[in-house]
Amino acid sequence: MRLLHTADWHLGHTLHDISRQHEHAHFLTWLLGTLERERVDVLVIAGDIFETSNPRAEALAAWYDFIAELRTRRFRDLEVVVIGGNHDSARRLNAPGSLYRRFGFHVLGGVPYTADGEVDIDAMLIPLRDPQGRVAAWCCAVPYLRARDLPAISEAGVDGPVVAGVRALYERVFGAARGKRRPTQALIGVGHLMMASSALSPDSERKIQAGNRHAVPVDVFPRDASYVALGHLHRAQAVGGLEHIRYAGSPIPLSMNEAAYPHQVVLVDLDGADVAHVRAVRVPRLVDMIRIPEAGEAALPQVLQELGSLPRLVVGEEQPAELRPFVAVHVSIAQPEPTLRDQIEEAAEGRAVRLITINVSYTGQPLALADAKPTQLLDELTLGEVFVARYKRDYDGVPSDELLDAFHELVECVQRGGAVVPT
Ligand SMILES: [Mn+2]
Repeated sequence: MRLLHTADWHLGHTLHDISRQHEHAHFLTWLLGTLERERVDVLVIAGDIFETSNPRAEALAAWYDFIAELRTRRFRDLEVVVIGGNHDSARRLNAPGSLYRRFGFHVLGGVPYTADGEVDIDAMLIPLRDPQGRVAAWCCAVPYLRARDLPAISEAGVDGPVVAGVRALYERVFGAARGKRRPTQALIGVGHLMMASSALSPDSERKIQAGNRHAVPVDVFPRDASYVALGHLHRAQAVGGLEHIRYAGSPIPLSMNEAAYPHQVVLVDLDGADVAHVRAVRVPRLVDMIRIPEAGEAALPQVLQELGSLPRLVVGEEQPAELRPFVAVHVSIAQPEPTLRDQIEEAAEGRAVRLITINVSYTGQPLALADAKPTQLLDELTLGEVFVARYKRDYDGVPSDELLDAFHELVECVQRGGAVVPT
């Protein structure tokens, strides 16, 4: 039985207000092709289908189009397991439940409850059938856990109550699976959570999770788990050195900081209860992300020169705007550059790119004003001295006479209580 594991799509994501719709459409088309080409039996999506709890219409349309495509003839026997992540609204993801059931998909937007208000353990147990219709695996599909989903543990011990609650819940689900499973059937875990000893991406993962503030140790998953398909971290990785417990990673980079590493899905071949083979398949990138300079910061002339050497927009045979690479600039300056933004935007204009951020760093002495003059109280300094100290913090050298004159003119004007009028 072959399983394809993916997660953290974040449909509806925008990068500095620019839609990622085309990149997502490109990924979903590629994924359908991969499911067919690789003869996949089970598709697992481990949470964060959407970027927000209230997805844009275009994101919902992409999701519905995708799941409708999964019930065409070419995917007749495909098993589909989906859990909600912390970005997803459980209720919104569950809303088309009658359609999912009709299609035979297993979608758990949030932890399911019985009519009595108890966590419905059995509803998180999913038998997975091979193309011959035999149950080849049991899947423990646990959506992102919110505080109210966790059992209260009185003797939490070193774990603390949150981790102890997560551990207890997984134990109940895996325990129930063991009650149904035969030895030749695989045991698959699915979760959306933050594991200890994993590598983070700086921007995108919300580090403080409401019900899951603590990173969860890898031993919450039992030794007899054949494979655990995780979502939440955007960098693909095995957890704690265990090759069968993995984050699939996001299929597209969701920030500039995620551009440098490969984006992928994972193919897992099961032989009875054992994993025979795990293989990452890279998702081709539709839109490049360019950092100028490649690492660190550069002075303005170098930044302008690098921008100027980017490919030009060709009039007449223009590349569609949505395919142009994203560019982030990291510039360091030693003097005030009032026209910095204009100069950079001008250099980027006419180039076949989309400039999304300009990050500025200053080459001055990055000391706080109080630290720079440790023996003097602020009261003892003149306004002019404070201004010069503040200037030196960001820039090299001292302010020009022109700038000092302008500053004193402003001070005088403010002290007179008059309006500031440029002369
Ligand atoms: Mn997440």
